[in-house]
Amino acid sequence: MSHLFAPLTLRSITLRNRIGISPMCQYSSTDGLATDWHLVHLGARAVGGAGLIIAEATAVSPEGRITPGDAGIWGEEHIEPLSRITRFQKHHGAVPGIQLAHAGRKAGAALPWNGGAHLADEAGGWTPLAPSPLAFGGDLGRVPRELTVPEIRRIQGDFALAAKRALAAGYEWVELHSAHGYLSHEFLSPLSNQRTDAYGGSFENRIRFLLETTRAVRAVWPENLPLTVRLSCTDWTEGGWDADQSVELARRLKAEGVDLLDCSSGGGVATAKIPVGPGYQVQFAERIRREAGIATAAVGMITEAKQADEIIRAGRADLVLLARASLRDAYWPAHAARELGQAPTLPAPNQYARAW
Ligand code: 531
Repeated sequence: MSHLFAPLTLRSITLRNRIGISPMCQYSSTDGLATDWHLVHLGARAVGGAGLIIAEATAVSPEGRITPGDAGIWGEEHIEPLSRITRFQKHHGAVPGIQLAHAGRKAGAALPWNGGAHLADEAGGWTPLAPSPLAFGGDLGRVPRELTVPEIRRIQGDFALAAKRALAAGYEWVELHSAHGYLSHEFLSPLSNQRTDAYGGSFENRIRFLLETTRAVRAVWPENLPLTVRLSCTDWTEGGWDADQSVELARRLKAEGVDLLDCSSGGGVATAKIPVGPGYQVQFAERIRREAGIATAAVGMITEAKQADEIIRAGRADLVLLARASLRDAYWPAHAARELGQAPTLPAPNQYARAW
């Protein structure tokens, strides 16, 4: 039976264990470029023993950034600084992944530590783009401009170009961001998508943006490398996107060559009441894995080694993703190996071997 330190193989890629680092925005870029911060942050987590490290939501176009500090991959100039990071991560045994993203109606906001509200144009903001001209609400009150069909195609092409650049930068795992109230999730949910054309209305129409984007990326992303998708499996709101639709979407994505679904939730509705607690989203990874027959990652309030190990042993998910637990402790996987009596523990880098 598999456990937290059993390897996981998807296509030609083998993770040394079932611990992944969830994509986490660092808001530490200028013009989308990766910096020394990213090298140290992502590099430390490779040395700390994670099997997979997914780089933060990386915008496929400048207007797809949540904030002006977001990472981006819309130009050739983004490749080199990312290559430096992936080279280091691979050297230390981690598989480098990247989350490709477009923030939709949530784009153009201040950095979180500056309040996180939508910025006026004069303050460096811009008019966000979305399926429908409906503001998210609260501090993200700017009304987005409704995308035209040619603009939708353009964005789908941007995702494909971004995937090609990710490959050139050395990434071996791509995750398409279709969660947390950003563009692709906005198409999925009837609460944010009120279009009357082929991209809105029925379930078939609401999933069209993501399915076509997946197809465009799969066409340029090598056959031997994993392609994955993060979903918000429920809006936690009556009349919104929900787990039943997520299961059906998972089946369709699998047919398009998606290898794993990263099962998150929420972020699409400002007023949703979310029952946050330890492992509160694992139920979605478990259900999609069972009912759609696709590998899943569990994420959200997974903080303890035994808890993570139990999720894998019980077959509730194939992979666990750490977020805040990994920010608190870059060496979480190495510490978990010791706690779970894993022998031998993770390979230490030569420089640290006598202290491991
Ligand atoms: C936090 C968040 C998690 C789950 C639901 C809603 C919000 N994050 C999500 C991030 C941006 C910052 C806040 C992304 O997904 C890019």
